[in-house]
Amino acid sequence: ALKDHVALLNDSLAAPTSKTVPLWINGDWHDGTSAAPMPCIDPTLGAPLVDVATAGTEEIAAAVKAAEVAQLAWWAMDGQDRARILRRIADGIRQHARALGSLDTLDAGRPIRDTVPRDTERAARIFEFFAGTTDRLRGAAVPVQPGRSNTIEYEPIGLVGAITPWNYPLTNAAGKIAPALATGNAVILKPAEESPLSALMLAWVAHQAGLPAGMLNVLNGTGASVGAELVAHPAIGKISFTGSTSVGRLIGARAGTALKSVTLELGGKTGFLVFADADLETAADALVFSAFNNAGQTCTAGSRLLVEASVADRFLALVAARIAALRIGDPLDPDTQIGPVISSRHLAEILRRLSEAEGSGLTSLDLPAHDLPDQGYFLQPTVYTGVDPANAIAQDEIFGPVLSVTTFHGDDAALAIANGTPYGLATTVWTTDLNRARRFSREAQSGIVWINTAHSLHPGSPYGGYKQSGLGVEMGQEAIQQHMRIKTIWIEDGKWVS
Ligand code: TXE
Repeated sequence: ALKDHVALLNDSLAAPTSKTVPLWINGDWHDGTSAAPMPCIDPTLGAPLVDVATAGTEEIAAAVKAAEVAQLAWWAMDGQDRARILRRIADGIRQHARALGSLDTLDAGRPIRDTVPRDTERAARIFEFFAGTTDRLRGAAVPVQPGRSNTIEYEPIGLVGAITPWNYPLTNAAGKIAPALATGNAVILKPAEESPLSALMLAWVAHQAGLPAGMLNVLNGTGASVGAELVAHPAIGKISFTGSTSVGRLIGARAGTALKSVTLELGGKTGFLVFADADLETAADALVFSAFNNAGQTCTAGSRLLVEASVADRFLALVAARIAALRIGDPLDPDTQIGPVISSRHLAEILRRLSEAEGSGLTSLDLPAHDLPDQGYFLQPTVYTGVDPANAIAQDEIFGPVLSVTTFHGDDAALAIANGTPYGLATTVWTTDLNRARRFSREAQSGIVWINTAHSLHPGSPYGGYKQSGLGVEMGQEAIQQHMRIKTIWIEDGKWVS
């Protein structure tokens, strides 16, 4: 099966002659001769999958030049023509869903039941949502002094540098490309080193759909080289980044120095609050999905369970039964719910966190061991109970199949614990008390609040974090403004008066 999928990749890349997967620049494959290729590792086998060309200074310059030329023509087009192309890209994603999704399963280890069609459909709908905005962009007129007119026009920033992580490669790329294109910008995308493949195919799909050459370029390489060069490049007016808080802070600082705008989508430590009056069965289903789906590698993962003391034992029994029933294994198997974590480095880091937690005296819930594959970066789910909210396991983003459990008495205590981390991406609350739901949605210090649901997403709904979880939002109408510049135009009707 693995061979079939690699063949699929080669087909989709129009069978490059060399074994190295090329770059995508100016509407074509490019070998990337000015920097050495890097290996792409299959986390399921812990073995090399393919070599990927990386961009050096020459390829970055070529992509910037192509993007600058293409962007002018793109913005000069009728918005309805841009919309039509974005809709065709959505159609192309659906047409190539199996190949696109399989690539994320191969290099990121994300289970195929999650990539096709869940991710591919979401990516298509992101393009459709933003297609619906591109012929509706509008300016405004300001009533200034008589005899003068003042209008506000929105213009594209020009070139957007998109830097994505490995946890949701396709949907993260779509979420950065679609709003940038819809607002008339060209994109240079640098995917994560671990998961470079689906973005290349997406660029090819977009080109087949009629996106002009140069409008979307995919440059693989490391964050420290290609990523940092995009952030520093004077021709790139905006950086849209998803990744760790530490790198986000660095990018924010550098972009600040260069005075370019940024959207930063960073880490999180979602509190998952369960009150005694909640539907415990449904809450347990949602928690196990929220904490363990994608092996816990989700910025909004419900990795901190805060449960009302009176129902804690009952709720944990429901959770334990669901964890025991999880199917962990080969992500290409359609029955698999949880695949490997992304890399040997990340696996080692999670294991270090687990031994630190045990060293700090934490006890873990007794769960039956899953039968894990011998190779690859697989982990047993771990649940720590009786966790002090100040413990590192309840404060830091672990990004693995690890859940911390803290019990609480009363709403005030629950709210204080929920808000008591440096992060502020999402808060999840399970209760049937309307007043409590209202209070928690008001007082949660997070960009997203989910009441009696978890991980609800829609391309029309803005997505972004408070505090150390980021800056700005992606998705929704709000993402439009973040990709445009404001120009005010004054016209004097008669004689100029100072
Ligand atoms: O992230 P990095 P990593 C968190 C999660 C995870 C941790 C580390 O806790 O365990 O971050 O993951 C590029 N200039 N999240 O190391 O390094 C890099 O090449 C420009 C949460 O993978 O932030 C990649 O494309 N770019 C997060 C991207 O940044 C740079 C998802 C992310 O890599 C760069 C991923 C630099 N100096 C990790 N250094 C979420 N919000 O969901 C790196 N990059």
